Amino acid sequence: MEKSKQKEELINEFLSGGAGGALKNLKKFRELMVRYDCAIREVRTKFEVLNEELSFRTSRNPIESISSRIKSPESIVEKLARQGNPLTVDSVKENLNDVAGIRVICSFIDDIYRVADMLAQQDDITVIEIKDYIRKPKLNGYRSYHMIVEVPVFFSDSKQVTRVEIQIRTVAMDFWASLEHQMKYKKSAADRPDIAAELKSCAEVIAATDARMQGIRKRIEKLESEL
Ligand code: 0O2
Repeated sequence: MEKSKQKEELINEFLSGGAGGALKNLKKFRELMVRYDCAIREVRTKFEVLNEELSFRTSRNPIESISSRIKSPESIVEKLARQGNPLTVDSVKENLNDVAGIRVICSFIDDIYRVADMLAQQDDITVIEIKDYIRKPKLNGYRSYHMIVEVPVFFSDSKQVTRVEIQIRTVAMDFWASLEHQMKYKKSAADRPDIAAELKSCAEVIAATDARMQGIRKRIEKLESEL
C-alpha cells in the first residue's frame, strides 16, 4: 500500500477507535493533549526558575534556551503502529513517553548535570528513566542527556500524573544534532559509511571543544576567585 495512504488509514483507525465513536475519541484525545501541554508548561517553568536563581547566584546563565513540542497526531499514530501497540487514546498514555517534549540548551557540560540534578530533586518530580548519551554517546556520535519524568498536573477535579521527555544538551551538541537530523532523512546519504564516519568525527571535534570551553571557564573562575 502507498505510504501516505497507509498513514491516513492508521490515523482514521485511531480517531474512530473506542466505544462511542469518533467524536468521543477525538474529545478524549484533545483532553489528553491539554494535559501534556500543561505538563510542559510546568516543567518549563521549573527550568526557568532554576535558571533565574543560578544566574543570580553565579552571575551567568546556565541555560541558553528552552524549547518544547507536543508530538503531532501523525507521529503518535506512526510510533504506536511501529511499536505494535493498540491505536487508542489509552495506549498513548501507557506506551508513549515522549508526547510532551522539552529541550533545554545549556552553556557548558557541567550545567547539564547541575540543572538535571536540581530538577530530579524536586518533590513533585519522579524520574522514570535517564539515558546519558553524553557519558555514553550513541554510535553515530549523538550526545545529549535524556530524562523521562512524571509531573502532577492539577485540574479542577483531579490530579493527573503526566510524563514528559526532557533532552538537555549544550549549544554545541544541539548544533550537531540539528544538522544531523536534517541530513539523516536524505536518501542519497543513507547507508554511506563515509558520510556516517565524517558526521561522527564532527561530533568528536565538537565534544572536545565543549570540554575545552568548560576548562577555559573554570580557569577564569579560578582567576576571579583569586582577585
Ligand atoms: P523527535 O521528532 O525529535 O521527537 P523512545 O522514544 O524511547 O521509544 P528511543 O530512540 O529509545 O525511543 O529514545 P531516545 O534514544 O531517548 O531518543 C529519543 C529522541 O532523541 C529522538 O526523538 C530525537 O529527538 C533524539 N535523538 C535520539 N537519537 C538521535 C540521533 O542519533 N540524532 C538526532 N539528531 N537526534 C536523536 P524522535 O522520536 O526520533 O524524534
